[in-house]
Amino acid sequence: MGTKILIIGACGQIGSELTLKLREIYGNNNVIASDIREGNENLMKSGSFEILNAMDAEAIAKIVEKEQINEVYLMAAMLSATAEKNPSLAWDLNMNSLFHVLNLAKEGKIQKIFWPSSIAVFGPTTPRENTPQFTVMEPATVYGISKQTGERWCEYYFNKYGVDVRSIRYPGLISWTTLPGGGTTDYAVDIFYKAIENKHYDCFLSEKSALPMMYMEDALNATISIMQSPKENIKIRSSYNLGGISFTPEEIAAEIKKHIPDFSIEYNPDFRQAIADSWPASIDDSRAQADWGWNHKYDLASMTKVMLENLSKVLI
Ligand code: AKB
Repeated sequence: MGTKILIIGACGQIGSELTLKLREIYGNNNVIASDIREGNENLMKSGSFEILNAMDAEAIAKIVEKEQINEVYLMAAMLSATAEKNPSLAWDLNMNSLFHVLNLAKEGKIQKIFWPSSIAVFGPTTPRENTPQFTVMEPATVYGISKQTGERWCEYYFNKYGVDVRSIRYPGLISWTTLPGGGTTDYAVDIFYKAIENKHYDCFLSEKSALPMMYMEDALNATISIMQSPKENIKIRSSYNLGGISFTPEEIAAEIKKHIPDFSIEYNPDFRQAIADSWPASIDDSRAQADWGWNHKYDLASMTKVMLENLSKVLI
């Protein structure tokens, strides 16, 4: 039987682009998109779509059976900033959805899972620069606690039941097609919109807050690459560190200014500053490079150029 994929949370920032990319690779009919609400036109028109609540185990199982799904990408999650305001819903969504999918694999109903983790698994006691794959992990956010717990369960299900679950610790992701929702790294997307629309950005993080970031195309390539790698190459079953670019709000603003000279920025840190302060500034992803050949393509300059070029066409 060929690959038949279900994407849960297909309409979010990653899901909406991942769905189109997977449809290009595996064929429109072999990639079923699902989410709690409908997504953009490209996604809705290019293949099947199901309304699905990621917390509803029975509904997930039904679609898996009806569509003869063998791989699930579980992209539904509540991100860091929103999760701080809704701790118990964030826990329920982020944990229950994972259990439902892990259990389907344990029962032999699906063969492979992709589940995203995040740099949020690290905390204030983690070494901040070039954060190692294996290190102190004491997350200080609701989202980070759920992702760290999820990683433990993924590894447990692999060791105990042989579940083929693969995971990446995404940094902040930057894209121009779909907005992120409720994260701490969202400023690095919003800044492009405001630069084009108002030539000014009011930043909710301080100028020196360095965080690991990545252009979406690199993140999609990493996701597809880890899923297509031979099983024996995936030696880490919690989640892989994934580095990309690391920059501060001040540095991205300077890069934007090269294209929009009258762009200005102001810094008014809010509650998200404490979240950013608890996360790494840069990531060591040598294990992902060694195990499944990961490498990123975009740096700050090339990412800024693509973002401004594409968003200018959409916004003006
Ligand atoms: C967030 O800011 O919450 C996310 C993440 C780093 O996982 N973008």
